[in-house]
Amino acid sequence: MLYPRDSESRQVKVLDGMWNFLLDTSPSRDQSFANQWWKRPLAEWGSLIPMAVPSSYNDITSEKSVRDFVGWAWYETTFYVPAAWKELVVSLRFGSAHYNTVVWVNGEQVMTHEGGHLPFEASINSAVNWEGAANRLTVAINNTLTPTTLPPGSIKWMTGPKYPAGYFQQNLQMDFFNYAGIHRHVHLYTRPTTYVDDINIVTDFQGTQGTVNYEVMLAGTNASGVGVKVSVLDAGGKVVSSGAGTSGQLIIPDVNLWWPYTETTGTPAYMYTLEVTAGDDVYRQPFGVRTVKVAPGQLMINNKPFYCHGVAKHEDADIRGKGLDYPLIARDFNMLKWLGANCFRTSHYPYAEEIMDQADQQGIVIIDESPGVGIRPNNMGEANVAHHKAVMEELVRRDKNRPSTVIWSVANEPSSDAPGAEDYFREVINHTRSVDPAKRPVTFVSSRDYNTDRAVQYVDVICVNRYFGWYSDTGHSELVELQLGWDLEMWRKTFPTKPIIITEYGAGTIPGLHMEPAVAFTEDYQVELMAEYHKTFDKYRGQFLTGEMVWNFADFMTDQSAKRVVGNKKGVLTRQRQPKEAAHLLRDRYYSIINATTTT
Ligand code: E9O
Repeated sequence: MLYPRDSESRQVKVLDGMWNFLLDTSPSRDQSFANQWWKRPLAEWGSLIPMAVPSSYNDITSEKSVRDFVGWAWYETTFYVPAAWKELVVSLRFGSAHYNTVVWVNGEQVMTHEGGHLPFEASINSAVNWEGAANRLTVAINNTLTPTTLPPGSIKWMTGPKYPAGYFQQNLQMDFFNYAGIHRHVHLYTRPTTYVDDINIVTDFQGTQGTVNYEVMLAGTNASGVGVKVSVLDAGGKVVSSGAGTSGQLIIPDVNLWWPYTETTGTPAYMYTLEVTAGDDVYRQPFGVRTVKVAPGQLMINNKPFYCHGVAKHEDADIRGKGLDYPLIARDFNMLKWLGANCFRTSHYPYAEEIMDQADQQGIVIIDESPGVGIRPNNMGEANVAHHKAVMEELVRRDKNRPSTVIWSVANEPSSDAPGAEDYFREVINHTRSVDPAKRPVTFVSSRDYNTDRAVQYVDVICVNRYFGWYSDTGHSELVELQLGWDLEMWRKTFPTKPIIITEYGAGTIPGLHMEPAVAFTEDYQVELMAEYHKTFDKYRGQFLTGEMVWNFADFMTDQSAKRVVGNKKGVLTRQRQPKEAAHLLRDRYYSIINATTTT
């Protein structure tokens, strides 16, 4: 789905701001639907809470009942449309809303969407008021996770004398807080009645010449009747190639390839624009020219082996939870570069398009992960596969033209040793490959073993999470070299040609806590443990080990549990994005890798 971009043929309004907000706290959580809250202003159903959009609603108020709410949350705002828009296609687009969403305009339902991390939109021409009166936009969002949602979860009804009647809790199968609400921008935008609906761009190069294979999908009243013109603009806006027709190949002489910013070859993160004109519509799609291939034991970017030294992240911060926040995005990319990180995984769901744009523009490589986290054997049924495939289609459709995205990850730490995992992951992985026009490598992230995992056989790149010296043999950092070395050797033996990335390793660390000798949860232990992993990484780096990613970039919020001290503390940065001691270790390491590559 194309991002709503301003152009001479398209107007874009952002509906962000303070919206009205109300929770359906009825015991059944469905009074709001029984009473059809969308039919009248929300104020008639209860006392409104002013709510920031975009944001998670959980940490905005001081109410436990809001933070821990499970069920339907209601949002409302108003907007106007210029009369001239009547001749255009007027669409309403949500960057994301977590999890199930129903949207009404002036009491008329205009769309529903299932899934918390991807955009959805609908044209609202038939519902808007063209007479100059305000339009009431009502949105209901249900954050309940069930065995068939992605991520899956379950509702546990607590019965017996220890609980009040009708008491339930949301069970999560993931280690992060189930933040909910309108998490990203809400756009209102126009297109001409015949418009560019989608674009595929697949790039390649031979010597100094770049090739751009493009396909333009049109929609609207006269989709087969309008002519299409395309031009490639360089970073300075100069036309370097042009053509006509809904598909074809464009040649860029003296091409500037897109490289990760840590590579010394060429210009880092060089971006071109494909300018598409179709009838009255003009759309400008950014892209980079680069190739991604898997060779025996290597991940190749532009035919050069790429070693990923990076982090796994979360969309997570104080107050806003998972809400889009530009200062936070800017700070995170600054700290990624401060660390010398050249890649990250969007653990454990697709991140905001505005974050992905920065990865494209700043030359950070992305493992683009779906919300498939915590899939257990009871989440591997037919309905699950079908939904998971649909989510992968949405993700690929959104991110397929991004040079930063080099690998799709369909899941994190599923029960990939379960009998059902074999069929499930073959199906989801093959489907993902088939819908990506650029045929990027596909993976999932395993926490199982080389001899028990039934799904790794289908991936292009093996990704494993390892916690030697933390979840096993806690405190015994002296075992890491032996255990990790053996583990890597066994994976290598079992899958001799597949490259391997360690996508998680780390230790929980309370900032400011020190002990000599080190013990678990001190800054000293995080440093000591990571240093042991690094020794082993160095032994295999550049052979079949093609990447390392620390868990995690920053501390993040989780559900409450006896194992979590106000969230997961495995960040090398605090939740406020300030370094722990281990961040300096990582920075020294990543810069020494960068400098070594530069001099060879
Ligand atoms: C997934 C991530 O979301 N990986 C977890 C991270 C963690 O810190 C979590 O935040 O807990 C670790 C998975 C642990 C695997 C346990 C293996 C136990 C071996 C005895």
